[in-house]
Amino acid sequence: MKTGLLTMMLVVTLLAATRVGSGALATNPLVPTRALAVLTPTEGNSVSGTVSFTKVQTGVRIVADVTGLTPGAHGFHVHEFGDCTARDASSAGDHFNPFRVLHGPPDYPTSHAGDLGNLVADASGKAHYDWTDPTLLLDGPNSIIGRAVIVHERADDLKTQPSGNAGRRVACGVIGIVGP
Ligand SMILES: [Cu+2]
Repeated sequence: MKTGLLTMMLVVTLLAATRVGSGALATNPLVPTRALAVLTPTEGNSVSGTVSFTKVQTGVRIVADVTGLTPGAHGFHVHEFGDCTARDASSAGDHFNPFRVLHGPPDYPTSHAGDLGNLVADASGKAHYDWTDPTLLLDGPNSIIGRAVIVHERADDLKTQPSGNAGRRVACGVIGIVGP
């Protein structure tokens, strides 16, 4: 009897905790779960597109559709400042790297938080990218909201420091919060 009562109390407590936990995440508008960057071309380029960020169970899913590229691979990163005003997008600063680690591929545990690898464009200059990053954050002090996405003219070799030798910046977009 006593055990039964204790079990019931435990179940009720667990149910209440689960409810508060998920409810708080789903309804708190101060905790963003989606973000978007609209890419616009830098001077002399015609690269444009969208990059969406969605919080999922295993991290942040990033889906990009970009046009106007030369065929092949193009470095793709989150840079530290949400400022695309410079003609060459140099105003976006360096790679977003809150933990001061070395540049590398996105699936390498110690690479820059902003390392997203490469976009790969087909013969018509279109690239589709879909990857879930386990370390990117949409909230807290290391959030990517308010920073910028940059597409580069060349491939990121995923090893040259500090930015993969990817060359000039061909498109830039500021990352903003999207409503639920
Ligand atoms: Cu970059």
